[in-house]
Amino acid sequence: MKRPYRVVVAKPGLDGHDRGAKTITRALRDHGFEVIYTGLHQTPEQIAETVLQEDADAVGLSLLSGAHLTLFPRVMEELRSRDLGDVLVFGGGVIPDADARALSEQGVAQIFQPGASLKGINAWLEQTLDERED
Ligand code: B12
Repeated sequence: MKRPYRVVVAKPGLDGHDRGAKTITRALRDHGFEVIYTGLHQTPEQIAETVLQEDADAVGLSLLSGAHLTLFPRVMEELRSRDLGDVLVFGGGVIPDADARALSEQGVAQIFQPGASLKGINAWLEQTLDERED
């Protein structure tokens, strides 16, 4: 890793499925990222504000409630309105393939579905952020 990147892990929406977000937070931290976990029930505005305040390189959204097609784009909109459109947005959760493709067309860099390996997620994020450093 070229430098210890700062990553916000966020839980948009009203549901309480936080096991995935907590698992990812710990895995990224153990790999050497600086991780800020927002906790549950975050609005897109709150998430974008955290990204701004924490000067994050990337934001990972965890969503299992089914509201991903609404909330991912809303977070991206809030980021752009704060001039943070270059922050890497990725995420995971219960997101069907077709929806993952739709989100990728809207600029979400990668979606990791249930069963995704933590090693794979760490490797992907490190490589993707390293490539953006060049
Ligand atoms: C455990 C669980 C619960 C627990 C949650 C405990 C907790 N604190 O998290 C409890 C029992 C509380 C619960 C309740 C409910 N649940 Co529930 N739950 C599940 C279940 C069985 C597993 C989720 C889980 O924890 N997996 C383990 C973690 C580690 O995996 P994960 O989150 O998927 O994360 C992995 C990847 O997705 C990815 N990932 C996830 N987030 C992120 C983020 C980033 C940045 C990255 C890189 C990767 C990533 O990487 C992880 C590692 O592989 C799922 C079904 C399923 N198979 O997913 C249903 C499920 C999510 N639940 C569901 C529902 C409907 C509910 C309830 C509404 C049920 C009810 N009627 O009461 C309530 C809602 C309660 C509430 N207040 O929100 C539905 C959602 C339906 C939908 N999306 O359309 C599901 C899909 C079950 C189903 N098939 O219907 N649930």
